[in-house]
Amino acid sequence: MKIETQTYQARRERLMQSLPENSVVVIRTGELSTRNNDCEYEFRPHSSFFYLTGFPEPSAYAIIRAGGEMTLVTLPKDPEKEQWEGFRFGSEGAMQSFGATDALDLDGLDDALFSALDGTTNVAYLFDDGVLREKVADCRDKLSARARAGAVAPTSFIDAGPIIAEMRLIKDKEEIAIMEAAAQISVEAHKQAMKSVRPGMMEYQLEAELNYVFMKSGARQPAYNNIVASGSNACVLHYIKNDEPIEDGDLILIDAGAELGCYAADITRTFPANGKFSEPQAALYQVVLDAYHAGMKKLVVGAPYEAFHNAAVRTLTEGLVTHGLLSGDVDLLIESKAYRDFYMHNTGHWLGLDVHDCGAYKVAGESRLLEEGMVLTIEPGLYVSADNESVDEKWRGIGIRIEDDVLIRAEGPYVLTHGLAKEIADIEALMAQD
Ligand SMILES: [Mn+2]
Repeated sequence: MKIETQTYQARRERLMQSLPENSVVVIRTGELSTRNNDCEYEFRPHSSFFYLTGFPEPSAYAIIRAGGEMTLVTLPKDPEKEQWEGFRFGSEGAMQSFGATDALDLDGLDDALFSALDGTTNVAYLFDDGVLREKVADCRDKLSARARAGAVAPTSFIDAGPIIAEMRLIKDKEEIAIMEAAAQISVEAHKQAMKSVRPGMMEYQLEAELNYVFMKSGARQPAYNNIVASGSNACVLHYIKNDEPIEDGDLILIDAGAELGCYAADITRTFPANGKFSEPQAALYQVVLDAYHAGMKKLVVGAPYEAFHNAAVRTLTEGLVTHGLLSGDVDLLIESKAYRDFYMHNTGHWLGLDVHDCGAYKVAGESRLLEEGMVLTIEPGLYVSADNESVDEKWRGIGIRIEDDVLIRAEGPYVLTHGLAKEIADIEALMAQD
């Protein structure tokens, strides 16, 4: 499953159309980074660079001009290095396989920038990329110093970040197909974890089941660090140590998603280590599940982004009152944010090339309205700290989150992560299978 070269070309064209006349975009991907001594982390391209080029190698730059024409600047072909480190596309491959109008080796970057920016009025780049900022500023200085020789320096600089973010926010058909594939690999991984857990296992042994399914399915990496949290570890929102024993009677919270073709899935499920929810576990779990369903109803075209969070918060607060963890008037408890002792995060985020994907949540100070093609997560939760003495003992140390990935469509929300149990009876039935 691969996005076509023409799709990248069309994205570049659209990007250029949203910029003023006589503009150039400069963007770069990441560098290899050292893990220790001569070992490197596996490379993963910069998301926006990849979105516009599809080019997978490190240390590359793209200079994009009107009509989406692109110069790709890449690591050079180097038979000796490639013998050790693997294939490189080089400049010829960049033109053949990625639709670059021209391509050159990295040592030609400064000259290529100089000629691309000479006489160009507007230069767009990512303002939060310090390396790029310096390159562009150096180039402008050089052009300005050569003015008497006829060079013309750019006069306006534009942050390409928000423009590309708006494009990435609305997913096209090819992206949605990859995201659903990533989602379904992740569904299988979660099923595998639910079926294989036994009290006495270590959290990392359960994590291994996830990674096994990811990798076996062609998703070589998770989209973010796997969270496998048993018992009160679930109350640490980004718990990634995953090195404690799983006890009988624990709930286990797994927040894990595969990355496929650089697209992320993001799923959380919470289930009992011994296959059966205790009464207090089931009571709070049902509250979170009700909040999930209440939020889902607001994931419709035209609804303000904040609506599903607000719906989830209301249901969670009502549940906390019903079970005596909070007391008082629900409206006042919401207004005073009393629920934040038990629910301290938002109910979702955009999802795409990045797990916390780009795109503004507010437009002109107002919550933005949902549109077809947006993908987001819905992830209500409740976390009762183990040392919270303001609640009955039976609730302490319970941490629950339920998370799915949702595509906004005219005909209603479409759950990309469909097919994974979340009702209590369904989870218990799945876990009872061998
Ligand atoms: Mn998430």
